[in-house]
Amino acid sequence: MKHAEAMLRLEVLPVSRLARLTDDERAGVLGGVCFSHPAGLPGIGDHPILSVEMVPLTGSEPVCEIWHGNEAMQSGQQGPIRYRYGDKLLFGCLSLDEPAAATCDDARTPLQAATESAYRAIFSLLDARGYPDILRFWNYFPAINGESHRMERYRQFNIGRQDAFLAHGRSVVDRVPAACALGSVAGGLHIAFLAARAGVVGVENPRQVSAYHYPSQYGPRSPTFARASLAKLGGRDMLFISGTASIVGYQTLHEGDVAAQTRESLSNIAAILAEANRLAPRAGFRPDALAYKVYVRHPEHVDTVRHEMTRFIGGAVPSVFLQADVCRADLLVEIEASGGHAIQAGGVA
Ligand code: 3EB
Repeated sequence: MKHAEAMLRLEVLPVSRLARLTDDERAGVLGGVCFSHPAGLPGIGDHPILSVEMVPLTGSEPVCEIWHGNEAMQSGQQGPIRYRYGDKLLFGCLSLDEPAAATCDDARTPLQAATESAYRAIFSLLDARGYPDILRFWNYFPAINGESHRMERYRQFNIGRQDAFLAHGRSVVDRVPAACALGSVAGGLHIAFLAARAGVVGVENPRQVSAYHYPSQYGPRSPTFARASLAKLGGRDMLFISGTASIVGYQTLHEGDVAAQTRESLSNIAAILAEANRLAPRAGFRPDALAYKVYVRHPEHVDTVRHEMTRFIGGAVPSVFLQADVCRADLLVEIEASGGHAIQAGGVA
């Protein structure tokens, strides 16, 4: 198969295949994220490959999502961020430990402080390099539903993230990137991101209150993300759908019913697709032409989730299933997807 013409291509492959990429293939890698438990994965050269401690439910092997580009690319490092970029796209990642103790004059929790400094570092890099439009953030940190300093850790993360957006003069409503935030088994705060020079627009879901308008019962600061982002790259419309769960309006539905939560999440994805197709009428995004990543709280639910997805999509499609805690304690599953770029399942279905 020839893929060289694709501006962006997602390849899902077992980690053992990473080491066997040819030099040409390596040169075309923009970056990626690998999921394994326990931690400890081989990198490839100085490429930004994020290693997240999470249990893959798809097969026995750790799995990687690798983004390939078609431009001439260079790698760089700035502070904690490893990144790689071509003329149009930049992929980066970083892992930060939560400071053991915040300093005395710091009212921030350690996770909040780590999140704020991570996002400030990312925005500084993107400002300096000239890739201000972010397509996607992937956020992973342990004990996302755990509590410390009398606040759920996901809510602490939301404060740090929003403060960094504000510090860099970025909007925290409307023009915000697509994202996800999931609980990993262990490790620090891990963030990967994909940014472009221009032309990224946010997509919202008419069935859901925008996350950046969630009421304060879900935390003192609303989460800063869009339901999806849409961009025209290399003449093609690309769509990045954020982590999507069983939320209608702003409330969780179907508590304790993983099949119904999966169907509701998929109805939300269908609504986002309709909205994206309205905004980009020639794109023709379809459920059976997306790549999915599915986070399941309880491993024993994976078959039920897979069954509902197959019904919705009308066949098997490239999907990665991972065990992860979702950012509300009552959510059992979260599904993200992307499309418009080339998709290749390299030995993982
Ligand atoms: C939700 O819809 C579920 O904080 O970046 C989904 C996607 C969720 C992204 C984030 C959170 C985030 O609120 C949780």
